[in-house]
Amino acid sequence: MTKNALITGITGQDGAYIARLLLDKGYEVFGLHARRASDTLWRLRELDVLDRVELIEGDLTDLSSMIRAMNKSQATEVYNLGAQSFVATSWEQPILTGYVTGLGALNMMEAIRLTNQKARFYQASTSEMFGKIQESMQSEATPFYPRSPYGVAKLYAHWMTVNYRESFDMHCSSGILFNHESPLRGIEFVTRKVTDAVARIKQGKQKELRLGNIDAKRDWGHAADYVEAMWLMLQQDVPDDYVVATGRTTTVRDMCKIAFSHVGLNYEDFVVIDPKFYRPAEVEVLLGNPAKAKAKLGWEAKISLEEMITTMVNADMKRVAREV
Ligand code: NAP
Ligand code: F7E
Repeated sequence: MTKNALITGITGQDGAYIARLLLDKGYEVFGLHARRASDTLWRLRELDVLDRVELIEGDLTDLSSMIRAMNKSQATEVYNLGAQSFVATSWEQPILTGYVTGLGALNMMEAIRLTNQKARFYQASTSEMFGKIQESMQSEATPFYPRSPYGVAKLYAHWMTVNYRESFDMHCSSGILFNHESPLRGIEFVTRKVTDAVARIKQGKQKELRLGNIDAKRDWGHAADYVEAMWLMLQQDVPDDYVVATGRTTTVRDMCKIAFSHVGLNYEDFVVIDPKFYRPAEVEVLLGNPAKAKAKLGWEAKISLEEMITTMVNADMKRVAREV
């Protein structure tokens, strides 16, 4: 029997990758598509899945459209990936971030509860919930200390996921994913900002790259690997929370080195520190412990940071070359 899945945030980086993964596994895939004035479907086109998914118009802040999406899709698995996900913007739009990233998750769970309580739910939680880290390596047992309105909104959604699991016996799981990137990453995030700039500088279309705190450290993996972990969580008999990470942390500075040196450039000749990109409160370092995901899901990251960043640079070199 075909399985039906509903993905919120299908037009985002992870939404596109998990849509492809689920289609490859034979699912019928439905995606919530928030109406926008400009085109947001480029990622689904790049992965060649746009014609194979059914888009349902709706917004995470609108419970009635979520209920309609559940009824229309008849989904038995729901992946809640929709969010205002850019940390820096969450200080400029804290209330919107709370509505979409926090309450949006609750709307999705309420829609499930009102339509088909048996449907399985995945919540896209985040290492940003650890924020000002309370342990040098963060696991499912590490206390949370979010440092941005985004992190706080995600923590609300995380605890509501735990609460719905415990209150209503619903199959709700929370994946605490550390940073993951790909050639489909939004241009505002630091890895893609860097790989795009490397391509432009190499092709003579940009002179410098302005960045904020390049001493920040992140545990970076590849989105294509990480969506596998999401799917695995919903295949378990018992819902649970899992950290998904590589177990290696790297500075933004060293990530820049990898990206620039791939095209024979020295990052120090082009990177300019601009306080404009500093955040009101920074998450200095993140390092995840993926032991539980490995033991219980049999999951581990396959793609290295070097392979991912060089693939991203190669993709941006092609994109920039195509521009007129
Ligand atoms: P992304 O590329 O920013 O995608 C976010 C998605 O949410 C987009 O499809 C966006 O639609 C949609 N969206 C925004 N506001 C919405 C609304 N009001 N109603 C419905 N949909 C809305 O994010 P991502 O990197 O794929 O991440 C996926 C999820 O994982 C997010 O929840 C993110 O917070 C979380 N997460 C990401 C990472 C990471 O490193 N990538 C790590 C941990 C957790 P439009 O395209 O129309 O704007
Ligand atoms: O920043 C520093 C910045 O914006 C990474 C989201 O997917 O992962 C992401 O959040 C680091 C930070 O990602 C610039 O200060 C320096 O320390 O790429 P980012 P993020 O904030 O870690 C988590 C897990 C999520 O859940 C989020 O949704 O890089 N940094 N200079 C900069 N960052 C940006 N964006 N731009 C700069 O110029």
